[in-house]
Amino acid sequence: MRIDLISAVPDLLRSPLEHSIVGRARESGMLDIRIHDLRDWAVGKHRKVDDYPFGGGAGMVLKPEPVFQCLDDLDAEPDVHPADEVIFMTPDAPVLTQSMANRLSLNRRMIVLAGHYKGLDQRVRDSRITMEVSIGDYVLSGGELPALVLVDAVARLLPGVLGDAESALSDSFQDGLLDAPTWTRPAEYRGLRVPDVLLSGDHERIAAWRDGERLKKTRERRPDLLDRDDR
Ligand code: 6GU
Repeated sequence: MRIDLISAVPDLLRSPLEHSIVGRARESGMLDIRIHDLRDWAVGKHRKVDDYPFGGGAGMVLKPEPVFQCLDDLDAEPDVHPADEVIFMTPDAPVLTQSMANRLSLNRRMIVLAGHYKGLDQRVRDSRITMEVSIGDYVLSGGELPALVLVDAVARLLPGVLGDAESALSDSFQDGLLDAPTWTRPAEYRGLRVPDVLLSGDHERIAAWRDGERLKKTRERRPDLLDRDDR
């Protein structure tokens, strides 16, 4: 998969994408991430990418010209698959879910735009953005951290990125329930014991016990997940 990330603060994006699972996916060639500095497409002698909102109000708005021009230039790159989605990260959008990440992981190429200002000129949103994504009901100072969240959620689903041991299929949310609790050695520490069933070697009993724990935890912590139909 190829992902083009566009931001006016591209340094915020670099380091988190160089390590761990995403870093390894890039090194192995399964994931091709390109980071673009929106300022390279800034306009006028002051190299502006943002401006005051028409009609007044707080905060700045990303100007249309740099974003249109940047997207045009990305479109004009020869011999690359056209973007399947052009995604704008913004809090006034549907919230990212595991099923959304699953669907996005099937794409060949995505462009992700992170705004670091109050907003983005609506003309860009209307004519060039194909999908808008929030990562939750709270406000962050920019779309860069959300873009990293989206990339991580998608990258770990790409074939060959996770080993069997870390398999994405056993995650919380992959089937709509939270994960069961986990323990590792030693079996007793400071008088605290691991549940006997996990030491029993009876894999059927362990699986049934874990299912029960998952249901119990989901009921306690996220009852909203139990009556959702968007899995
Ligand atoms: Cl995508 N952007 C910003 N600025 N804040 C957020 C968000 C996105 N998702 C949740 N909060």
